[in-house]
Amino acid sequence: MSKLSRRRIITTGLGAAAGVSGLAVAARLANQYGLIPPDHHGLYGVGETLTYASMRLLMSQGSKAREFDRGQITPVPHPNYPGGGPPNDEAFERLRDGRFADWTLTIDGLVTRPTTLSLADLKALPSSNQITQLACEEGWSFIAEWIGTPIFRVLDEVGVRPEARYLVYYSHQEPWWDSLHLTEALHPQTILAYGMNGSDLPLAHGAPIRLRIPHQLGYKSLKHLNRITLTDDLKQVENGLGSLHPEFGFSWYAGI
Ligand SMILES: Nc1nc2c(c(=O)[nH]1)N[C@H]1C(S)=C(S)[C@@H](COP(=O)(O)O)O[C@H]1N2
Ligand SMILES: [Mo]
Repeated sequence: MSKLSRRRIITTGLGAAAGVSGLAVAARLANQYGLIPPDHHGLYGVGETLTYASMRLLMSQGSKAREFDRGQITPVPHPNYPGGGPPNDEAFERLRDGRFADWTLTIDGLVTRPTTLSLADLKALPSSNQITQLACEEGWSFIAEWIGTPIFRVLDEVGVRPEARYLVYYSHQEPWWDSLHLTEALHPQTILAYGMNGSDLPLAHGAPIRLRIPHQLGYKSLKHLNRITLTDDLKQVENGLGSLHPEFGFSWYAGI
């Protein structure tokens, strides 16, 4: 049986199980295929699990988030810091004053060659542009053009160990951290953005590097990234919920 049709059967099976034999069966099926998000809450979480499962399967088939024309770019984009403002600690200000020449992005965990990249190293890898929408869970959104390095390019450089399943990412701005299933991290529209609307990424939008993942809500697109680590088990990382957000009532999986 081809991979594609097997996936179709799994998705259809999940939906049918939810409708016909009850949610518990759907949950068991999802679990069997590794489609349960790390912050699920038993039966209450099944709706989310199904959304997550169908998105995972769609993304693995290459579905793309909508891209826009240059004329649709929002003239004045809105920077959002629920915690206040951009980082203002001494270390950050020193890096900023040096135009981020000394900024580093560490990549470790389940990779074959743990690496630390400078901004220049990252820019030397093949880049990709996207004009996409950043949608905040608060209800507003804006469209911008981002340029950056697709994560799959970076992972090609460092080599992914076969047991890796999730990509965890950290901001210089503590306590922000988050994670993605590797399927989503490897999607061509998931990029490490260092430019926005034709300039370097502005400070308030995440300089010098932010994640852009147009398939999920804005809060997954962490700003001021400084570390990426690959793991096989999110339960072993930080709070065990895959992200800071579930502690505040936001789901780990924020697909749109
Ligand atoms: N480090 C860090 N990353 C962050 C945030 C933040 O406050 N700090 N806010 C998040 C939220 S809630 C949203 S909606 C987007 C907003 O991106 P913008 O500032 O470019 O509009 O960034 C996300 N990434
Ligand atoms: Mo947000």
